[in-house]
Amino acid sequence: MKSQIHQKFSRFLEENSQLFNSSIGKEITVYIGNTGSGKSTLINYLCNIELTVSNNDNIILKNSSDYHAMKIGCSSSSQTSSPQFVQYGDILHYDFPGFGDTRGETQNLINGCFIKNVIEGAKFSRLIIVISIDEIIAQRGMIFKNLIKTIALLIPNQQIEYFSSLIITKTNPSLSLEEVINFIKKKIDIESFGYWLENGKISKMSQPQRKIINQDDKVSILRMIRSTRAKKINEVNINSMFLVSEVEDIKEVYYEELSDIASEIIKKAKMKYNDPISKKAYFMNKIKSDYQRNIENSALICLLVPIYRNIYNQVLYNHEIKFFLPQIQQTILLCENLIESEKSKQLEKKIKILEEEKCPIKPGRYHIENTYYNEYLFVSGDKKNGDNVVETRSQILGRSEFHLIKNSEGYLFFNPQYNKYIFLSDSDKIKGDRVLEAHSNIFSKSYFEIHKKDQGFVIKNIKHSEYLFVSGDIINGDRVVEGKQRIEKRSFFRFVELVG
Ligand SMILES: Nc1nc2c(ncn2[C@@H]2O[C@H](COP(=O)(O)OP(=O)(O)OP(=O)(O)O)[C@@H](O)[C@H]2O)c(=O)[nH]1
Ligand SMILES: [Mg+2]
Repeated sequence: MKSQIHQKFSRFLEENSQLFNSSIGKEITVYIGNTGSGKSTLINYLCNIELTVSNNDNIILKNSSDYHAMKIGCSSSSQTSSPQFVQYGDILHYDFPGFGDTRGETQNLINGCFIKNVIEGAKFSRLIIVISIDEIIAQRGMIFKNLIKTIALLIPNQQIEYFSSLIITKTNPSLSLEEVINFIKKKIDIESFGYWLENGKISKMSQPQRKIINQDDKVSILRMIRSTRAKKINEVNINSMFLVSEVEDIKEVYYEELSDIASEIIKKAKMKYNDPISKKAYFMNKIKSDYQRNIENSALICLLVPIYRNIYNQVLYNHEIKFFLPQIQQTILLCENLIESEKSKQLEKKIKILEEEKCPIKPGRYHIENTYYNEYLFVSGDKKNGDNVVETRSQILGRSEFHLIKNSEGYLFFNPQYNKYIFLSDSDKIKGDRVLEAHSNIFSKSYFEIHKKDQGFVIKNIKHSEYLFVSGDIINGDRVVEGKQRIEKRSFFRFVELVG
């Protein structure tokens, strides 16, 4: 669960996204004054928003849902709860919430952040100080003096008179500007108006008369605004605008925002890079710079950092150590494990293939069928130089069973009927090809390799490097199995395993 300040900030930023950095590089006109002094009404009036007069002689919006209009209030709490702005003609008006509002610490902090962002971002700013005639004459001019003090705290180290002017609202409609000033002079010591008075930087907006809003004031107000110098303001000090929040709260806001940024970027990267190799590369080389860039783009951080820079540096460091780096490490480790396990899986596969190549038929009992003639090998009673000859026949006989035995030298084929091992003879040949025979001893010529080919299995005698094939040579009606250096279509066999 996010802290309240963070939630409020996020919601505000969502709803006012156009406000952040809106003044960058621009010349702006900023309206400042106490709550209810008439800033929003004045801006609407200057921007020709349709206004009308209510029963109790207040100026109100004709169309209250006009989204171009600044909200106008009629109670003591500020109607303008956050800064708003509108471009009309050549003037970019910024309506700031009135001083003296009691909307709560967080909202004041948010407003302060935006005021700082807007004014410090602008190329040039001019201030329009708005004060009602009632405020001026009340408390022997103290309200005005305090207002100027507050503005001086907000914009320190500047002679604010030089880039500001004064608009007195709610004046008596039958009085001219000169008469209004004379009226004030009679009531209070006018010394604090000095510069504005001497330089013609005061104008008035008179109250409606018989439900009609005077349109003549507009021309002179606009003329005065345009002739007010605008100045680059490098520093806005908003600390006087709100009670300094608990440091812990601000720390939390930073930490939450940084965590949000980090989590989002980590989540996105995890989804984008599916294979562990590119994911690992991203987490090792790029995620930090992307994180940094996203932080720089965070409005909340940009707004708060100029006010709470020390806290920020602390939290950034903390966040990196406690949250961000461990997450990166964890992901890299995970990727490494995945890469390793993928590697060992592939190695296992390779080993299996190699083993299969070496031993494509597992040891056991088999009938061996020649797939060209569809005939089965058997140890015949026919002999050549004393050894039984291996022949083929289409029926399976008692003598057709072979035990396949495997050892480090190769395969042995044992015929249990005769208790003999087959071997490819050295010297016994029929028409030039060696004859396959059987003997009770195991010789070097008794070892074979079996290879799997697309068409079936071939059996190769290791000693002579010859492949068995079923020949056309016939002894007593059966084909003789012989050896040949090359593989031909009669060299393919099928192994039929005997179970039970
Ligand atoms: N500008 C102006 N407002 C007047 C005048 N006479 C009466 N008002 C009323 O004064 C009230 C001023 O309200 P806003 O314009 O909302 O005041 P604001 O300075 O924007 O106040 P915050 O937004 O709270 O800072 C409105 O109800 C106006 O109708 C006048 O001559 N000029
Ligand atoms: Mg307002």
